[in-house]
Amino acid sequence: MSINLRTVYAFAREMYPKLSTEHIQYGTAGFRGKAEFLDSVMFRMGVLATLRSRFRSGAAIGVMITASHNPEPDNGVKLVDPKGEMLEASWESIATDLVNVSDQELEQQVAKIIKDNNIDITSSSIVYVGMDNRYHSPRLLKAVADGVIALKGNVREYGIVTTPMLHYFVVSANTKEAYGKPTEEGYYDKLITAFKTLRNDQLENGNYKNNLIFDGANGVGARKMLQFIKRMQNSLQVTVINQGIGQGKINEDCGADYVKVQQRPPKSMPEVEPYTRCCSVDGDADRVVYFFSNDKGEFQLLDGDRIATLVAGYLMDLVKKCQLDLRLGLVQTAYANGASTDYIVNELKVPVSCVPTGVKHLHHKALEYDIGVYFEANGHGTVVFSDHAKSTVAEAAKAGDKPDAKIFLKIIDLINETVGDAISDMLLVETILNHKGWDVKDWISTYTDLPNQQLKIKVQDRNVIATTDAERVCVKPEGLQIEINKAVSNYKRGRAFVRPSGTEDVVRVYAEANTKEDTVSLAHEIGILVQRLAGGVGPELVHPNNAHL
Ligand code: G16
Repeated sequence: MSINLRTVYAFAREMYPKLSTEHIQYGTAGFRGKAEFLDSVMFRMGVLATLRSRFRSGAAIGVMITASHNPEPDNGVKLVDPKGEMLEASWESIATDLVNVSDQELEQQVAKIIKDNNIDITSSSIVYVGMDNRYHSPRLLKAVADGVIALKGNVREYGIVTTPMLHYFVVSANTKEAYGKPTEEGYYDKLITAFKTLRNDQLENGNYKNNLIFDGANGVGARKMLQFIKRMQNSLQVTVINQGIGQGKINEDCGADYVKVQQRPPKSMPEVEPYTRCCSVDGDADRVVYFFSNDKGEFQLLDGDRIATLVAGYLMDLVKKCQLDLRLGLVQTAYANGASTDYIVNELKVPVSCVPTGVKHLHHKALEYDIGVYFEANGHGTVVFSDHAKSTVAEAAKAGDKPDAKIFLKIIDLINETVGDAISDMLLVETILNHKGWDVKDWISTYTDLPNQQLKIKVQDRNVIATTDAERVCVKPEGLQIEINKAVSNYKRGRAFVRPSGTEDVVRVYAEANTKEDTVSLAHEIGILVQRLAGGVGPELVHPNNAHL
């Protein structure tokens, strides 16, 4: 096979010219922005994925076209490495350089990547591509596929799939199906078989009832959940709202991000009985949060921290019951509610670490344990098991004298270990609640969340903010952290931090304190500080209590 790098330039010039000279930054989960500016980025990511596949001896590499929780006009790209992880950190800068060079420099830049990484450009390669259901995704998928074709690589298109499904396809293909079959049916089959076995015909137990409201965020998760329902028969009764087929925009007034940040149910929420279990996923179904309303009609959230503590507590019990010598650890970010961290340390007695935002960071930290449970408060997370943990559990199950080991083995099967998977996580939560005989009241009573609030502040350039210590301390602009400390010191159990978002053009503010009123005031104070010291744009933030003035 002979490959002429000139073809890459020719494609770029004729079909995917770079329209803007503005620097494009690799964010928390890849490149993201307004869809109309992404064609050249997608074409170049098709090129990059092909090079990466050749670099990794022909292993499948995934390219997912999605802007996940962002609004409908946005799109983006997430790259999946052979083991189903996010693209290795050292290649993030290679990707950044590739999307930022001019069309004229592109051929030379590709040649540089090949030389620097000693890539055999004639070797085999395969790129798996999937997309969410945004109307611009098919156009961007074609751009990725053309990037692969320009380097004479192979491409397999999966059409509309969730992000975790694409991660699953990649890892299944690369592990020669030991993980499952790299097809949509293979994915349903793996999760549903494990779920049904764990149900063991016991659909209800104690306070646990077998029905759930599922908010699909008008995204791809809704479509896939409908497929699950068809195949699960009655093992779980799910009502899907915000299905997004011909009505409603992706993530608009619904979905995991809306429910978590606004701390309210989706706008289209039907009337349901108090304490009805509900969950919301985001646009590409890699995060999930639970919620319900109590008998006073108050909204109650069970977010990623709640899922993490539920899962870690349950797995700890299994480890103990099976008398296995396995190290379990939990990974969180600065967004984790202080009360959840206290509960993990003091009640569960599980080691906990804090890393910067982004599942890529949590995933890597979690790999240090035999069983690594990681969840962001926004509902993004999963559990990873070391090979040692898997073989230990498998041996215990084979020995036959520990019935819990068989359950443990199926639990491992139910988990999509490659990345947060809203549907797999939801099935896991349902399994645990069922086994414990718990309803949402039982679940939420494990600890009391500190009131917390998030704000998004528009600034001229979010990169003027720099942080350290897992984003808990702001080192730039100078003086901001001192002011934050002063503000926080006035509030009982106060905590706050600021950080630039890696998926939206905003600075994020997080605050928590002992009471709701204090939390709202603290968040407002910090928001004003960001506006004043980090180049805020737009009118000064109004305190919610004065909003009517
Ligand atoms: C992505 C990442 C998450 C992160 C979120 C928000 O989620 O995968 O790990 O928490 O962005 O990041 P930021 O605060 O930097 O905007 P998703 O679901 O949008 O892909």
